[in-house]
Amino acid sequence: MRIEKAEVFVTSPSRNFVTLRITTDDGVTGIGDATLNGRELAVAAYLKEHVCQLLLDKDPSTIEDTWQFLYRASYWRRGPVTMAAIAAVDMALWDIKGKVAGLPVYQLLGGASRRGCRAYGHASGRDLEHLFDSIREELDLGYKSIRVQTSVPGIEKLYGVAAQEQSTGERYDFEPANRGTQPVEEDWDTRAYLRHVPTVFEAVRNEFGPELPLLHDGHHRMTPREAAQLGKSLEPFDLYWLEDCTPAESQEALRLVRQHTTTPLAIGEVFNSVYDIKDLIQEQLIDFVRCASTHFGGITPLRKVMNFAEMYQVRSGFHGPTDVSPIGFAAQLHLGLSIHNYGLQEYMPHSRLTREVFHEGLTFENGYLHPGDTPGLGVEFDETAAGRFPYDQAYLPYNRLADGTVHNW
Ligand code: EZ4
Ligand code: CO
Repeated sequence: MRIEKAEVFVTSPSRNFVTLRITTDDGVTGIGDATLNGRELAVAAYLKEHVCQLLLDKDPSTIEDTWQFLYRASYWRRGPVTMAAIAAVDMALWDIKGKVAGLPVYQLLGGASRRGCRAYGHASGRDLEHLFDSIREELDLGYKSIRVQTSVPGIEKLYGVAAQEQSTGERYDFEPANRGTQPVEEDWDTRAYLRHVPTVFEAVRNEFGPELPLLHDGHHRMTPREAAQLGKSLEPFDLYWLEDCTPAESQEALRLVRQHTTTPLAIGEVFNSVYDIKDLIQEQLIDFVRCASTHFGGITPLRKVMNFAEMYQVRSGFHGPTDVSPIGFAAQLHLGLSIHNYGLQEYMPHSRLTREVFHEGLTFENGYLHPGDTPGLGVEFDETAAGRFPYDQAYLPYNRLADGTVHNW
């Protein structure tokens, strides 16, 4: 079997997605996710101009070899654009292998290690009343673990706090990449944040009891010392994890945080290489791997990292926002179902329009996700529907401090 066609689609059903479709001479198709939120066209061009032609006439069964070829032969390794492009190829080849074998991808990865993948939901609110309502809504939907983000007095616009009330039914827009030619500016004040967040977790624990696993995302905004302070002050409220407490470029930052707090740490959504996370795992500076298959080079390297992490009792907590397409989401769900050291999966259901373009095979029942048993990844890409939603430029928001200095986002 040979690869006959490799096509790239950019579509915007609620938000932008980049999709690669590989077709073999036997007419088997495989799809992969190459979405890089806010920089979509760079990956589309990388694939179209430099990768697609390299795939033609290759044997689609050689997943590892193709991955190594794309990674090593380019000379310019790593980086989010490169690795999202390689991820799409990797996923598409796993999809094809599954379809040819007549098996869902998780079976090719060793089979299921659990009945389903426990997912966490997202609650947020501008005050405690709205936050509690939001948590109750998530519990009603079946989530058994909840990420809690809150407005902070003194900060006007804050990422992670729902832009709209959840009851509108369209719940995907928690951290909107706003359409337009300029990113939205938000503000930030670390001291206000450090003072307020522990009071919110105390209130949530008092209201919902000790059992419910609670998570929080710090979005790379603290220094190591500030992160240590937050971790310490949250210890009485027994978080399941504190995510991205410091800027992710600096692995050594987490040494200082770790020395000072037992709050579990999770990081990795902006990582794109095994080298970004290997020291964190080996030194046991983190508890959860937040990488997403889409931004990490696909199923192949993420599986290697998780197998490595198993030796250090570090578990998965893959990034699952809606800018990971249903294809990328399915890819990591198959992996999560198969590995021993599964932790928790972030889940934000895709919008109705997104699901018109990507027909998902997953189920979400009683708090647990399952990728389904359709051969391959279990997602179908509807090219005609995709054509109805042309690319629409969008940017993630960003932050400035009170004096106008750009801050971490
Ligand atoms: O900001 O997916 O944990 N989730 C997050 C996300 C990220 C976006 C970036 O594209 O931090 O909301
Ligand atoms: Co995050």
